[in-house]
Amino acid sequence: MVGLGTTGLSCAKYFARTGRPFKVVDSRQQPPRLAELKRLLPDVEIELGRISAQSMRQAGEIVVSPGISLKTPEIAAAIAAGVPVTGDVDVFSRAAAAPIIAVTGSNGKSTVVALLADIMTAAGKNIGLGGNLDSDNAMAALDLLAAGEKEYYLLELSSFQLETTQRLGAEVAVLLNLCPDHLDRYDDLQEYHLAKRKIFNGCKQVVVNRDDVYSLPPEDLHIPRWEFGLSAPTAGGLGLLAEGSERYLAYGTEKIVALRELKVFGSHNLANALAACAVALAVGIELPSIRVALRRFAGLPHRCQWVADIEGVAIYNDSKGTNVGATLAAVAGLGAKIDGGIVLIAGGDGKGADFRPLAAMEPWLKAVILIGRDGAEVAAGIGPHVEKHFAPDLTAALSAALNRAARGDAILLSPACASFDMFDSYQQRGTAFVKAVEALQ
Ligand code: UMA
Ligand code: ADP
Repeated sequence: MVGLGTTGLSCAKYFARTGRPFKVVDSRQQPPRLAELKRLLPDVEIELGRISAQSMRQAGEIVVSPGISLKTPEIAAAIAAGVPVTGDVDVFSRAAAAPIIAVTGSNGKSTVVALLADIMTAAGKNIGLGGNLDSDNAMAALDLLAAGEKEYYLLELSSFQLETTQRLGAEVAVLLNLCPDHLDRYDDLQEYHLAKRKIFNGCKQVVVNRDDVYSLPPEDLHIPRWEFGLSAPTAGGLGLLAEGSERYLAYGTEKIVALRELKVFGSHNLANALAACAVALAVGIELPSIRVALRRFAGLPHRCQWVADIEGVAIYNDSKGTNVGATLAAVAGLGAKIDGGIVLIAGGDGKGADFRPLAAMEPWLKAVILIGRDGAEVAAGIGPHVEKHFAPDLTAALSAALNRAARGDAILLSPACASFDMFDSYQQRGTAFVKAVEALQ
């Protein structure tokens, strides 16, 4: 087993429960869940500080945590020598007794899964919630198997988890959208897409985003298909319906809710809501439960989350905007909502991305404040016509942003980058930003 984070610990507990012998390996001297593993399973063999080629070659099977690339030389060599490789979601899918609902995509996974969880709970379903989703009520996939019987498992899945999953066999699978991300792990978009497409292996129904060709399942997959998109609904599909001055989320000709009843904003969140509705309908959930949850859902923290108004300037935390597509969606969504312009705070660990598509944000932007290791690359992508300023940390970035914003404008932290150059996680970055805002009030 390689990795002793959340996944590694869940695998260790599972293998111990099921009586399978294993050894834990982590390249770090102090992996995050070491103390917990030693407390729960004191006799387990642990190898720290490096991933030894010999341990990899001698393994009967290597269970790789998602944060570790299969291209890690010692692992790649073992794979080439014929050692089978797997991951926690693969192991989970072979053991799960209830149907799996699986959601992947470059952006919107957590939002769709959280909304779906609300919908299914409103419908009285007993669900196990987890996978990549990082929230208080979610668990690593294998931990779900020890959490009692469930009617459905609802999983957010990353490309890293799918990479090692052979045949998920989901009841419903959805690849929400695709934009370049994780290009520090993949050679190109195609390799990233191939990993994501493993979500369709063995699935029984599929939900498709008709606005994104990357969302399509393989052509030879002849199974029930539920479509969603931001245009008018196709027959039997989901979309947006206009009637007079009112617009609705709709299923065919049936209205679900009016857009003004939703608490979340931005076209991307309309797409997310439609995706969640489509999956819910696929598993037979009725519209009344869907409506209750849609009206209540206020979004997740760190995703286009309103923080405060300071002298007429609204401040938003979108720390989870960790790739170019996410930041484009956040800026367009907020830009359409406010009267003024946006002062964007962006930059961080760029994960090898091409930032040039960010030039499309220009009409919405008043200025950009850049932070982090790859701030200059982000700045170059945005192009020469937007005012730019570099800041050493988030507090300085906020004060520079406030200097440039006027009443009616908004300040948006949406970095288009991961946080790891300055913080432990996107949550820590978002929380630091919120604290910096609170310190001004
Ligand atoms: N690491 C090492 N050496 C090792 C093993 C890991 O340096 O030997 C490093 C990795 O490079 C990585 C970090 O440790 O930077 C964490 O890796 P991990 O595989 O141990 O991660 P877990 O703690 O098991 O958390 C993972 C997911 N994280 C990643 O895929 C990076 C969590 O998703 C997920 O909630 C959890 O499993 C349970 O399923 C978080 C995430 O950031 C939210 N996901 C990425 C994203 O959403 O973009 C993919
Ligand atoms: P994920 O779990 O895939 O990272 P989240 O639901 O956590 O997705 O949203 C992360 C960020 O991506 C949000 O903060 C927002 O900026 C952006 N986003 C959310 N949904 C979408 C979407 N459907 N299309 C494009 N960007 C989106």
